[in-house]
Amino acid sequence: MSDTDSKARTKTRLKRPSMWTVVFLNDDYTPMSFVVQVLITVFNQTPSAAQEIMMTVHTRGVAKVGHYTREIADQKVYETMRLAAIEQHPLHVLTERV
Ligand code: TYC
Repeated sequence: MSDTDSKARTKTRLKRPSMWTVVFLNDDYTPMSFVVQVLITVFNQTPSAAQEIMMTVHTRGVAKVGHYTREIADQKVYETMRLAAIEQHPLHVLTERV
């Protein structure tokens, strides 16, 4: 079989990476300003979008913040939890498969 024979080649099928949503959860203690700051610095939100997302979490209990590949979502969750731990805030965020 020559290399140009289609039967000799294995087809490479690339799947789109699955996406993950990062979700913020409300609590009674984490300061609103801290949540807004994290949304701006870690999630690249504008100050007004960050304020709106924070208020959605505060009033409804949860809000989706963005869709990312697994590695990026995990990194953002890790960074958020690290910043919250430094300040001793009980903020909690999680990922959900889209
Ligand atoms: N509920 C908090 C407060 O009143 C604010 C808050 C918003 C906490 C969003 C967590 O993910 C959160 N200080």
